[in-house]
Amino acid sequence: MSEQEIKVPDLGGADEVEIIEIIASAGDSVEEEDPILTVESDKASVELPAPFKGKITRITVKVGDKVSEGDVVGMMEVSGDAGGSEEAADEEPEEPKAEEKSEAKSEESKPAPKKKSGGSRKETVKVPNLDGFDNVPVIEINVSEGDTIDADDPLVTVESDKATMEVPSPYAGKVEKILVKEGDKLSEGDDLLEMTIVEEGGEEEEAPSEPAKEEKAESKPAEQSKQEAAPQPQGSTYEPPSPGAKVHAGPAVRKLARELGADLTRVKGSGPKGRIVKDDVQAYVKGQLQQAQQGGGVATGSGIPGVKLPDFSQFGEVERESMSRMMAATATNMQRSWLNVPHVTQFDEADITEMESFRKAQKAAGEKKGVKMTPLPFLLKACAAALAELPQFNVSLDMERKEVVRKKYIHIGIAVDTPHGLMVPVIRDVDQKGLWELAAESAELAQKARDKQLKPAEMQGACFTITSLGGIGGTAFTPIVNTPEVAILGVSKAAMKPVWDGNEFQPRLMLPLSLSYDHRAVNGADAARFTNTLTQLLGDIRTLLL
Ligand code: CAO
Repeated sequence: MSEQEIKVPDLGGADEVEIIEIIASAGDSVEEEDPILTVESDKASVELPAPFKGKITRITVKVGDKVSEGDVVGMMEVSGDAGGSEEAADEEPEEPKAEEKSEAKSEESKPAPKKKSGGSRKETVKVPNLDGFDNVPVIEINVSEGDTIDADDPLVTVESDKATMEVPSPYAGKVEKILVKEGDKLSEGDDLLEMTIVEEGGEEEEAPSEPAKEEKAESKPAEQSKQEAAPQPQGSTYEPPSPGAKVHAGPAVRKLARELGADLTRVKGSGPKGRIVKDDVQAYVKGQLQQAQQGGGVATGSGIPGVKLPDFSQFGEVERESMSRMMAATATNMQRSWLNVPHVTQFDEADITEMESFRKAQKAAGEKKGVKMTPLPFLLKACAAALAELPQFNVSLDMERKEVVRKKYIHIGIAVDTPHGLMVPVIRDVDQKGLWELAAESAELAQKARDKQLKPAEMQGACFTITSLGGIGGTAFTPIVNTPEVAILGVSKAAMKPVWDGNEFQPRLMLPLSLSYDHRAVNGADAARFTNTLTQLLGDIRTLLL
């Protein structure tokens, strides 16, 4: 066992590079070549690998430090002979020397620039030397067919296991055809894309390329030629992360994000120049998981940007007050239902002329009983009958188990408007109760709701909900299904309308109905059948007895 220095290896010609991320810490056991830290030059971000297998004992640098080849960045314990000699230490890493790389680029891989005065020509851009790597996957295509680009504009981003590099365009011109796609593995000399290159003062025409090639190659200073084809820095320009934006992250972070399924364009970088580090990816994934759990596994807020509030005081005087618990709970439930349920609303009208004369005729009887007969008990009774006739409305969906839960009972919730918010007490076994019983029970539950006296059990177990705005007004509305129920009936204010009876218009009292339903559970034809059933039952309440 011996303690060895961890030194900065050859940096491909870069003099001084900045440490932008420390990946390993003291105490970590590492394999040879495991990344220890990430540095960024003005050309590329590169991970510095562990020179030996062993245990890190100390990291002696911090993020932001500038280091050069040979600088010590930490110490590690190395077992056995590995790294025990200076030679062994000096052998690592086996990065090609900067000079070697540059030569390779200029002589072998870089398509020699072509020049001719005037005209245009087609050119196939090839993959340049990739710092000695081959079979490097494309992780991003930075141009689209039809784009007009300048020389040095990034064409694609590739990622080796050591570095992320952008391949720059050797020419200015128009991208005609992209010959690679994300995930393709590229090596030096592979075809990348086809371009039309327009020479200054030139016209769109094909031109012989070979002589022109030589001419331009000769006319360019050697150093400039090298630079044109050299992979350029990833993230030398930083853009704030947003979907579709470029990502500023090193290979290890990209690998981690891929493993965790995190979209890096959505991750906010906390490193220098907004660079995304491992902690950012972990925090992002953790946040997403927490959000999903808080939503009870439903889609609440998932992927949906929140609403940013302006400073309202700039428009006038404002004051803030906390939401009541009930208001906050209602808001959550409404959003949950709205986001989870594909809603459709079916509208219809019931002729309640006869029903209303019958109801009014019960006034004296009601006074005796101390119960007021409103339209609501009739609606409850009609809905119970419709639910019995069309049981596909009396279900809940268990999407996790891909099951439909069919209910053999008919409990109906009634939405009650109270000073402290909307409450939905539930009337049990509506199908087994008479109109007076329903009138008394709904009045009692509505009063309890207004007095905040409802017990939790009195608000649970509904199969369906009625929300009546008939006493207030309106002609129609689109209620939100009270999930996990699959339908809700909205009732608006009845109005006298001229209705054609086949011979003449008759004044009839028409009651507007708005049936919202979960289109996963119920289809449109069934919804029309449901409102048909309701209009028939309410149009002739004797049928409620059948
Ligand atoms: N068309 C015309 N008149 C109607 C009517 C309708 N659809 N529904 C009720 N009315 C009449 C009643 O007959 C009564 O008139 P009279 O006093 O002349 O008889 C008057 O309107 C008031 O009725 P009500 O509201 O006291 O009784 P109800 O049984 O119809 O309703 C309840 C009870 C609890 C549903 C109701 O009080 C209520 O709170 N409604 C609001 C529900 C709500 O806010 N829904 C929205 C949910 S989504 O935000």
